[in-house]
This record gives sequence, C-alpha cells and structure tokens, in this order.
Amino acid sequence: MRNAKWRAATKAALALTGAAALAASMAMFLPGTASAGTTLGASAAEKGRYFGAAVAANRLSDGAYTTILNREFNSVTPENEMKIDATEPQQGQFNFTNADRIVNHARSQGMSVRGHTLAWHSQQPGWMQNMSGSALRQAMLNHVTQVATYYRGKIAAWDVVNEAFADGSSGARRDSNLQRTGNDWIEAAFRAARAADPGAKLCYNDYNTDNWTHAKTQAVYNMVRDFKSRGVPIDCVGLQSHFNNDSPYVSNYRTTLSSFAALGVDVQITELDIQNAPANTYRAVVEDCLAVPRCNGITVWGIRDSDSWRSEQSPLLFTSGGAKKAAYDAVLAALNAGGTTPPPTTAPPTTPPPTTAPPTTPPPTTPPPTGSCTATVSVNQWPGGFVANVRVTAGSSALNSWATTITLPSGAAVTNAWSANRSGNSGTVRFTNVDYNSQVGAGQTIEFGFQGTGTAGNLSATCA
Ligand code: G2I
Repeated sequence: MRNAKWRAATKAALALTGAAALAASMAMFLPGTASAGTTLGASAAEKGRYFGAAVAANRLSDGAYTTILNREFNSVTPENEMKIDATEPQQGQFNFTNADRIVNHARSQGMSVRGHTLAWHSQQPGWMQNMSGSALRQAMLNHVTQVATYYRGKIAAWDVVNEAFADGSSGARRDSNLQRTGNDWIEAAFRAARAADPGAKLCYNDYNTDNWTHAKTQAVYNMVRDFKSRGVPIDCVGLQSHFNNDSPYVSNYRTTLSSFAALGVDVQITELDIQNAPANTYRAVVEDCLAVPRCNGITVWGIRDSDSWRSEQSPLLFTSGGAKKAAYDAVLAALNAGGTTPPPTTAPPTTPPPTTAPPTTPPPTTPPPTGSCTATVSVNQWPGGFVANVRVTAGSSALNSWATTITLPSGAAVTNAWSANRSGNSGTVRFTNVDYNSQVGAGQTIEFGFQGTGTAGNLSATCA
C-alpha cells in the first residue's frame, strides 16, 4: 500500500515538472527504512532512479503492451518517432503526430520522457541526406532548435547527438555529412539544444562505448572531458548497451560508468538489451548502475521480445506473450537489493567541513571590495514553472570565483540548476561557480541557469 501511494506521489510530481522533479521527489519521499518495490519503475524510484522502455507509437493500441508499460515503467523513449526522418520529413515541415502520441501517453501516466534523437547521421530524411556544408549545418541546427522548442518542458533528457564516433580502434569521429560540416558540429548542436530547452538534460548517446578499454569509449570520454572543460552544455552520457555475443557485457562496465560520472555528467543506460537475456548479466548491469550515484536511470530497448529490433535474440525482460522472464526477476531483485543513495541533484561540496575551531583573529577593518561583478536574470515563465538564465559579468578586474544570491517569491522553488553549485531551493538561494566557470576575465560574462516550480516574477541577483 505504502509503495503504491509513494509511486502515485512520485508519478504526480513527475507529471508536473518532469525530470527535474525526480530527484526532488526522491528526496521528499525516500522511505526511511528499506522497502521492496514490486515493479521496475517503483523499485528504481526508491533508489532515486528511473526504469524506462523504448516505446513504439503503433503499439500503444495493443492492450497487453500498454498494460505492461503502464505497470512497470516510469520513463519512455520513443523508439523511432522523434528521429529526424519522422519529425521533419520535408525541410521546414514538422510532423509530431506519432511522437506526441507517446509523449501524451507518458504524461498521462506520470512517466518522464527521453528524447531520441536530435542529430544523427542515420535516419535522415532524403532532403537532408542530399545536403552538405553550411546549408546542412544550418538545417541541422534549425532542426535541433525547432524540435527541442516544440517539446520544451516535456523532455527529461535529450539524446542531442547520437553515434558520432567510428567503430574500431581509430578513436576517430564517424565520417558523415554532418561531420563534414566541421568538427564542432556536435557542440553546436548542444548549444542550440540548451538555448531551445534549458530545462532538459542534454546527452551524448552511443553504442560500443561500454568497455572501458575500447578506443571508442576513450574517444567519447575525451570529448566529454573537453566539453566540460570548455563549458559546452552537456549534462549526461548515454550508453546504449546493446550486448550480444560480438559485443558482450564486460566486468569493467562499472569503471566506464563511474569514469564518465567523474567528469561531472549523469550516466544513463539508454537502450539496454542482451542476447538471450541471461539473468546474471542483467543483474550485473543493474548492480553496476546502482553502484554509481550518477547512473540515474536504465532504459530497455523494447518491452516484450516480440517488440525488439532484434527479436530473434529474445533479448528483453518479457516474453512475446507478456510473461516476466528470469531476467525480469533478477533485475527487480537487484533494484530492491541495491544501494540506497539517490544521485545528488547538484554536485556535493568537495571540501569537508572544518574539524578544528575557526580562527579567532578579528575580521579586517577594511571591508573586502564589493561590486566586483554584476548579475542579471531573465525568466521564461509558464503556468506552474519557469526557467531562469543568469548572466554574471566581471567588473574591471578578473574574478577567480563568484557567488550570486537570488531571492524567490514565496511559493517558488528551484528544482535544478546547471553550470553552478546551489545552496537552498526557496527564499534566498545562493549560486556559486563550478570549476569550469570560476575564472571570469575583466568585463567578461558567464551564464548559468536554473529551473523551478511556481511563479518567479521579476528576479534580481546580487553578485560578489
Ligand atoms: O538499431 C538499434 C538502435 C541503435 N541505437 C539507436 C536507435 O535509434 C536504434 O533503434 C533502432 C530501432 O529499434 C529500429 O526500429 O533504429 C532502427 C533504425 O532507425 C529502427 O529500425 C527502423 C527500420 O530501419 C525501418 O525500416 C522501420 O520502418 O524501424 C522502422 C520502424 O519499425
């Protein structure tokens, strides 16, 4: 009973504010004592995570399918309906009919949605396949902007760019018409996505990036590290994790998850399926995710074996008849047994609290310089929620660190922030620099943002 109520509350919170509410609702409702969920979604949620499935719009009319979907999962990924050929079949003419069917179904059930995918070398409509150079770059960025804007506020995480690295040992980018527009096409796509939907987590997603020693894994890792160091807006890495005899699960998978997480991004297992669905391997994948605090969700690539893109391998958790397989039991047990630490919503402080008494020397008689920076806030408000972008500008001297405080009106609360550390979530909320934006040159500006519930009104920020 408690689980059912807890799950309903969590689903309601998810329906209201999407992914941002997930962590917050976890914090509010996490049971004080261990409890065992009876479905994948409820059990994952008790661990501060989601458990999702790839969904096909044309299966939503299959009652057996939707019964399992609605009972077991609290996140969905449209399997094909948000791809470029589906959403922009003719240049400049967008079609969201099938994607909307999935998004509306998910929202009606309080499930979050992973968007898949904004920029990809594959599944391009004919008009895009025939483009190159700056015209293609512009068309790609327009596609990212239009689709992310259309779904603004409804997508927990976007696979902004999919499968941009080559297979094999080169560690190189995959050759494609998009790659030939210039090596910076990926970061350009991420910047366009952030501008269009500041509240969505932005992921890079790929396959054969599970084995830590694989050149492709290292290449993606180096890109993400570079993006984080330069402030390119990336929040998460998706490991597709299509495991089969040629590309098997390996025991260094946990190292891969934790190594990406250590870069300061969330890690999501986005398209999990395993040839013949061995229970032990499914269990190991779940245990690995639960062992890494920033591994915040798992999605299986289909529900029943008959729904799979490679159904002959029977790689999923339910039989074609809809029965739970041994792998299902293993996953549920692993979720219920796993660590209880939900992923943090913001990076935890890196300095431990002092263990000795603070120094007793009197404060300096001259106050520290003030007014060394200024901050401005712009707010995008919708009924019940908002996104704020904050610009911090250094004065006539460079900053080595910065802090700003913003006072929210009563009833408004911050649910997540990006490119800043945050303390507090209502009333006066304090934001401080993260590593990569601590240095601001004289007269230069950096930006950070946050998402919230309620009505923000006109916000102003102090800066020091
Ligand atoms: O290939 C497995 C996945 C690898 N990672 C990216 C994912 O987006 C990809 O998903 C698969 C879908 O599961 C398939 O369903 O992507 C394929 C190609 O986009 C999908 O296949 C397509 C067929 O190519 C089309 O002929 C077909 O009309 O599925 C379509 C709908 O059934």
